[in-house]
Amino acid sequence: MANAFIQFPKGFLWGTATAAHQVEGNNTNNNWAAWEAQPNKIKNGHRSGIACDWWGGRWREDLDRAAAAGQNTHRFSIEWSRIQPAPDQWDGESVAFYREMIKGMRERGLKPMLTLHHFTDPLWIAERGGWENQETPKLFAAFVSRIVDELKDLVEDWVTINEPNVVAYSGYLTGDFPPGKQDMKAAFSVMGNLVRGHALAYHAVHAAQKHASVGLAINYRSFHPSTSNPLDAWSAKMQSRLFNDTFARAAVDGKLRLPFANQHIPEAVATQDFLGLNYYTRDQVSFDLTRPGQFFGRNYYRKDAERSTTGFLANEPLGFREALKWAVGYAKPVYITENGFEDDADTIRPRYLAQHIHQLWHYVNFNSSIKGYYHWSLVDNFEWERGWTQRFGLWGMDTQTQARVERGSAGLFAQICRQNGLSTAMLAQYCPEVVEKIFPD
Ligand code: IFM
Repeated sequence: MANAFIQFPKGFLWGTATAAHQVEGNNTNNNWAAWEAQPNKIKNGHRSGIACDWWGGRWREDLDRAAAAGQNTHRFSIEWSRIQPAPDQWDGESVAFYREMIKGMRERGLKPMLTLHHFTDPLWIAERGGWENQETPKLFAAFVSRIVDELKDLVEDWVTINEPNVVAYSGYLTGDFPPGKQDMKAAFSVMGNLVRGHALAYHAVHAAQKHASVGLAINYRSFHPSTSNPLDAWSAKMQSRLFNDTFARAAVDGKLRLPFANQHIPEAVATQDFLGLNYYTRDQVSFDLTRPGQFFGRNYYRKDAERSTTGFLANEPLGFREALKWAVGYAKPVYITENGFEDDADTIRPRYLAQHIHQLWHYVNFNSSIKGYYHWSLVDNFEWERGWTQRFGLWGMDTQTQARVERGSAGLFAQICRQNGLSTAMLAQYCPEVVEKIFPD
């Protein structure tokens, strides 16, 4: 067996990511709480409930674990509906809660990266039509302006909107997210408003904090033609353009490229100090005339690809390489703002983690603009329309007792963070089956 160690640059950020609605609990004033209360919206009728009880104070113990495990950063989000529960109300206690939590991160040596919008909207925004309403970008930016003023002494890295492509796709094309629509026209108008919201928020953050570093987090899905048939390649390319490129490109030149519905959004020009990349998996794409709504593509996972517990993801590290190539192409600093695998038994996650970190290292070596990696997630949390059926945590959680259970992957990630790299010894301990694959003799 080789005795190898691949090293990351000094100062590389290693951490985990979470989101307010998924970990806080008792979020009752947003569109997701309302969605969860409706029948058949969430798998098995699950509810976020008290989630991981961060609002009750358990953020302390989870962040203690993160810090003790060698992490030096944490990505999290704040809940707009708590801070601004109604258009003319500003909740000082919620702001105080977030200030205390962010101070807690800093005291533990975790550099905070704050996401201003992670899927949830206050009910009062949803009641006005959510992101279909042309006013929402301005209302969001007004919120951003005020909250950044309150937190700017504690935070410098800001994500405006998490996965705007997923917000539009799942909320307005598949209907799995609120408001549950399947309406292309609405989806396109929402995409325009999300770009406007991002752009106004970008300028608002910079107005409050000149040296801020602000970006979007894009969910990149690798679309891979399943054969050499040019029609497969065409469908894969078109899906990738719409899903992966639209927001990132609009934040460069203000052009939102949509099929027969281009929009020009001048305020979005050059509104990305960094690119946030969320990567999970890769699809195979076959041309299929019965699927006009998806650029005639039938998407599926490779037959021999390893699947996550519920079959939601396939372990495809080469898709990550492609995602990284795409991200560095924007010539901006890059953060891997999410990457992870739902695996309750933690049988595949250790090798998923090792294989993805190995791909990351290639690109970090070629291009030092990659600044950090956030694993999704620190602890099992509420997985949106999939409820509690999917377990992404380095630490597992019993929803009845709130007890945390350390998974093997947490130990592997801790070694990666502490040693700022990956070694054959780590693989031999946590996932010996991939030693030869990653470090061939
Ligand atoms: O849990 C989500 C997160 O909120 C956004 N990105 C994908 C994760 C896993 O499904």
